[in-house]
Amino acid sequence: MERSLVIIKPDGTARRRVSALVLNALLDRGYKLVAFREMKVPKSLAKMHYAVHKEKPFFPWLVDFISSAPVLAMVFESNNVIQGVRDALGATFVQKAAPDSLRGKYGIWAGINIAHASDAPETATDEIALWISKGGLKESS
Ligand code: 3AN
Repeated sequence: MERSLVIIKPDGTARRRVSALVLNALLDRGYKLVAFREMKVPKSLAKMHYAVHKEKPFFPWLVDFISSAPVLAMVFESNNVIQGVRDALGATFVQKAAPDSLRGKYGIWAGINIAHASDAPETATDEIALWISKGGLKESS
């Protein structure tokens, strides 16, 4: 059984209907929601979450953007949930996302792409541990 950290970012949460459509699409795929928190992301957590990108020119923007308004932080569980969520979202860059994917339909532009989703089992494990320890995310019992 696999787990994925999914974060609906401020461009999703600012449009409540988009958050609802993303959540609905993931639940409709049969994924189990095992943790959920609506929260403002402290810059310290944003920097740790995006640490892999810290040398990239867009790193300061990434940190500022995810910290700019409340997000929905979630953990989904299912077989192959990591790839499944990424398939549902579509390509990272909105302009490259398939028209019937969530980013293709509701993404705004480039990396303003509605949601973060874990990209591999090892990163998912690390991300979930980080958001539990520093983000107050709690597994439902
Ligand atoms: P993904 O979230 O699809 O795994 P990553 O991990 O490569 O994509 O990038 C993390 C986030 O950084 C993306 N979700 C996107 O918002 C942003 N991003 C990635 N590449 C760029 C770029 N060249 N310019 C601006 N933002 C970017």
